[in-house]
Amino acid sequence: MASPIRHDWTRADVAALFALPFNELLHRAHSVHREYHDPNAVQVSTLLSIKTGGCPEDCAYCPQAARYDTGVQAQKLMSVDAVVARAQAAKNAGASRFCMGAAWRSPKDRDVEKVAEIVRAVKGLGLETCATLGMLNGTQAATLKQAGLDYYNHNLDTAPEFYGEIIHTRQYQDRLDTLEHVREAGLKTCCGGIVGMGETREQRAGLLQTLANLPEHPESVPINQLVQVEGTPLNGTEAIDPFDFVRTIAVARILMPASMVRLSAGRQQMDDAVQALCFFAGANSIFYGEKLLTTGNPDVEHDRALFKRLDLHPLEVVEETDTVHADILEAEAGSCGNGCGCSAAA
Ligand code: SAM
Ligand code: DTB
Ligand code: SF4
Repeated sequence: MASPIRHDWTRADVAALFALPFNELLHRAHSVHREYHDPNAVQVSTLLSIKTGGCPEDCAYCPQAARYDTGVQAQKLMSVDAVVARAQAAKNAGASRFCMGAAWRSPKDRDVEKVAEIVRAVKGLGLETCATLGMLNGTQAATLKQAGLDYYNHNLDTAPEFYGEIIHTRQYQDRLDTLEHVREAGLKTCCGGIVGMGETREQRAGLLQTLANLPEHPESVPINQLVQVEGTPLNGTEAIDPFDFVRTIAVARILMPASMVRLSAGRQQMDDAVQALCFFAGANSIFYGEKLLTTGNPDVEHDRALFKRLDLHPLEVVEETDTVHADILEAEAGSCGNGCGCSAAA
């Protein structure tokens, strides 16, 4: 029987998973992964910053906060045509999901109207859409849903008890409220956090416990490794041990078996071997393309080569939701013969 979808994880349950011997943890995580997913398929999405910098919030990790001198040039919301041109280019490169990020604390209603217009146009290209715009109220979430938005990304970022050391301009409860509005509007949820901000292992457990005990597991769970940016308060934080990062992916996979776990920010700073461990531990989604929002991502050629070396292929079709790039690798059609439904060569 497949591992059950649970929403009653205790902190002790989650801490016990983190404390397992590394090989034991990876074995368990990979076993759960295979119950719900093709172990050789990775979802690939494109990310674009549609409104950059100048943000009034004080998120200590973020290069887009106006109060930190990070060299990020503030740019107003892109026009519909400019976003559509980028989305079309992404589609031509094989993308089927397009994620749009805006450096807002919370959009004004007129911003939401403009983004809704953008969403309608991007959707019209036949792309799946995802947006991350900050806090939303119920009406704003409904407007975006009506425009055809598929996913909304809004992260918890860290454990409730560590949150106050990272962000002071909005509360943890504000984030939970936005997630509720997003769910109630019928949007799919993309929600995760950041590790490597100086949190303890216990606090990493707290983040994952909170995510897994939401009323519904987020369809996508981005696990970001802090990208340290000069000028932000977290620049210079002691880096997380790469194996602790892999543990975080593995525990996320065990707690939320059916979700897509995204190996999100931080891949450019990560060794290929560590990425390979993350894929084994249950990560099955990445951002593809040279840039995240304002910071770097591995270049396309590097990712193509990595997929080839690891015999990974882009996820073509998942349930009714998930997406992909076709250009990253011409996947070999065929069956691996293991009955797992994957298309790796036999
Ligand atoms: N402004 C909106 C908000 O904060 O909800 C949306 C954009 S914001 C940049 C999206 C997410 O990016 C943040 O919640 C955070 O998890 C992630 N992020 C931002 N800066 C990061 C960094 N330096 N390293 C890793 N993740 C980061
Ligand atoms: C998420 O969890 N990670 C992405 C996406 N959601 C929007 C953003 C990462 C941003 C990294 C810092 C930057 O490039 O500005
Ligand atoms: Fe603003 Fe979002 Fe960056 Fe926080 S994470 S400073 S809200 S852009």
